Amino acid sequence: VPKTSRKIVFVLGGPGSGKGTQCSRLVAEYDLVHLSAGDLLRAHMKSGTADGQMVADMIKNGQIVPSYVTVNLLDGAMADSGKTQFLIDGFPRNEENRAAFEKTGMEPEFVLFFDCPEAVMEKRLMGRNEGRTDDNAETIRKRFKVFLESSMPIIDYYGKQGKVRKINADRDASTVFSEVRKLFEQGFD
Ligand code: UP5
Ligand code: MG
Repeated sequence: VPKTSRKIVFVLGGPGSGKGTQCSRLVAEYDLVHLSAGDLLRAHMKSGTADGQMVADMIKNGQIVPSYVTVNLLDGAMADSGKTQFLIDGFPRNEENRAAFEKTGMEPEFVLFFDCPEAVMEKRLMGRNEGRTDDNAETIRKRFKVFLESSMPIIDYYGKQGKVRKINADRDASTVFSEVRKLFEQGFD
């Protein structure tokens, strides 16, 4: 399948806004492949390469990994899946990421944006217990700052193109999902 005929939805929102949770629900109902950029990077950091160490250090500090790493991982995973419809969760996170992705010729159909107050996201992240090196008070503060300064402008960029479908993510996961489903049914083709 040529890259340009892939159907892509970007799933964006702050740390702990529920991107992964909602993507899991979506793949259970629709013919979609869920690719979490963060999960791909966490797997990559265990690869034992020089890149892997850089990724580990950047995640621990809440910094955004350069696109040459992330775009390669995403593109590889898309190709390996043999599928054509993707939820790309947690990418692009800054202007450099967005521009690099655009250069591949791929573009998102739309962006699902999970809007959630910081206090709610913080409580969720502090309550999660999966051993992530970035789920501690200090790194969470850095992640919030990077989200506001670098990632929100990307959501605004797609907003100006009329591509953003915004969801109030400060509700229980099932209520959020019923809205996500409605937004999906507004067309993905
Ligand atoms: N939860 C979820 N929904 C809930 C709800 N409605 N009500 C109550 N609780 C809810 O959820 C987080 C927690 O909240 C879970 O315990 C869940 O049960 C509960 P989750 O669905 O995991 O939220 P999500 O938005 O996916 O949170 P995550 O922590 O994964 O978001 P981040 O954006 O911070 O993490 P990501 O893995 O995308 O990135 C991590 C790091 O990788 C980045 O900081 C960066 O360093 C690096 N990165 C890059 O450099 N480039 C990339 O492209 C991607 C990542
Ligand atoms: Mg996630």
